[in-house]
Amino acid sequence: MIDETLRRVLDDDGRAIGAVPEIPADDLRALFRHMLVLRTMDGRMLSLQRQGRIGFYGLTTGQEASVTGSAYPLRASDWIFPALRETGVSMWRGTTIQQIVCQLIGNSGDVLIGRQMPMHFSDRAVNAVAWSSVIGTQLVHAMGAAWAAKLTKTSDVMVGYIGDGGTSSSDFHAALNFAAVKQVPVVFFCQNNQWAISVPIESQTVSSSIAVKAVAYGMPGIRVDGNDVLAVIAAMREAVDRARSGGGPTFVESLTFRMGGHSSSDDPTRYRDPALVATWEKRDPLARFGAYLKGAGLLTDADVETWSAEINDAISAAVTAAEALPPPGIETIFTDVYATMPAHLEEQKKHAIARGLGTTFDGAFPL
Ligand SMILES: Cc1ncc(C[n+]2csc(CCOP(=O)(O)OP(=O)(O)O)c2C)c(N)n1
Repeated sequence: MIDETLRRVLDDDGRAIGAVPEIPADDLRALFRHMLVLRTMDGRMLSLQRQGRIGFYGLTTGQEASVTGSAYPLRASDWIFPALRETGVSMWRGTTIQQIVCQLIGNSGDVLIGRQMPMHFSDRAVNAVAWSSVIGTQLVHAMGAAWAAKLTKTSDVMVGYIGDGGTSSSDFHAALNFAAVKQVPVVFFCQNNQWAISVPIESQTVSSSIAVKAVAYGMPGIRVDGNDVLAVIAAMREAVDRARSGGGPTFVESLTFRMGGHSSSDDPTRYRDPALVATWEKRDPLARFGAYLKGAGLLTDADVETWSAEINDAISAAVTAAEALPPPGIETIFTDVYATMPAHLEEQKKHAIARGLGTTFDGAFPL
């Protein structure tokens, strides 16, 4: 059996109630600032979506500690297999705000040159692997890459991300079983934000937790307060260290709450009680970590004000620069498939360029 007790370092008011993980002061401040970036991006990008300037957005609001805490213990050489709410992990690893805005627009500055849905970010430069909207697939990909890492004897760790809803997919079971059988260096990180669009966790599973499911596969399961960045870091460190030292996979359930809609296409007031949302507002991850840092003399209100202004300016500059870029050139739809392009595609490419065809998209995304 596993201990299903929720691991916490901070209480709801940001007072330390557990062992505080060792983290340099500058990093603690950087972690808070990153959480502020994610919160600010959500507000600004949702507003752009409402103005019709981007087609789709998926919010991280309420989950900033879970996202940022899961990223911190990783090395640059480790690989992430993200889903909808982990763009902030790539950003912690070096992806810029402008790269994200370009991806949301799908223009020529987009590292994915407009080939993915908005918010479906990945980039080789930060070892973030491409993903599909099909929930759960990231885990089998992470497990497979971890098996490759074991066979090739690298010391890299793979992290597969999933939501609570994704744990009902067959890929979840295949990945956990295989990872444990092969004892591969992978961490399965589940952001249990308690909603899969309009389906609450109670309708998703009747297990006593999601973490307990790890028992059946023969791997350690950890249940951590996902609104407590220090607790998430401690849990993730344990899991990553185990994977890197040959101890095999770990399943981490990070208990959090999706404060906004599933995406910019969703209206959560149609299916959930505002009183429940209000309860989780009191456990706000930024407020809790901010209070802790202020108490430790590591953060002031002036820092938060300065950082907010800087972040807003950076977002404004990124949006202006991104909106000035043209769509990807028509020639890009012919690249990256064949090492040597077949003659008939060469021919089509010539015609497309000669006719000046564009690749603009102004539709709406359904999910
Ligand atoms: C296999 C599959 N089934 C259904 C869907 C439709 N769908 C898109 S997102 C979503 C909910 C995902 O919820 P969860 O896994 O909890 O992650 P969250 O979005 O809350 O982070 C569903 C059912 C899908 N994309 N893939």
